[in-house]
Amino acid sequence: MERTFAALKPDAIKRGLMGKILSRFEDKGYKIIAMKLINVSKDLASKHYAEHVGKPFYDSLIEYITSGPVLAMILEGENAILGVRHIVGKTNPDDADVGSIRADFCTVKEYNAVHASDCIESAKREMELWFSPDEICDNYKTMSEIVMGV
Ligand code: 3AN
Repeated sequence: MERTFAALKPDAIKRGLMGKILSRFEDKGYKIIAMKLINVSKDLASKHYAEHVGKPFYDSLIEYITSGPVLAMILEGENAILGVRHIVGKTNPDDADVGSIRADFCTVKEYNAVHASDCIESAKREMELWFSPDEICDNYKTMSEIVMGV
């Protein structure tokens, strides 16, 4: 079992895509164990995107992620880090596989609707950055877990 961090970015919220995008994660079978809708501060944004400091798109990236609410979440499931990245699709929607969120809902890489951690280290860092331990609700079983007697 793996945990990963994902966030629906301001363009997804403003376009009313929360339900559609969440249903893709739920339909796949990932368990949502933490979630919050937040206005991202400059401080949180710069920590989250620390690896992009100095890149030409950095300032606009910070401006964009702080431009409206973000729906942050932790998803749990088998190979969740890779699996969620696959559902989300490549950074540039033109390169993303048809059927992925970015291919199906987005047209430009600057507004690509979703963030998802790209490796174990990023997932750990981002989960700790965005959530405190008391915000994690891992004390419930999904219906499939109940039915399977897990
Ligand atoms: P991903 O979100 O696919 O992991 P990253 O981490 O390389 O992509 O980039 C973080 C975000 O920065 C992207 N989601 C995208 O919004 C933006 N970004 C990445 N590369 C570019 C670029 N060349 N031009 C403009 N924005 C970019």
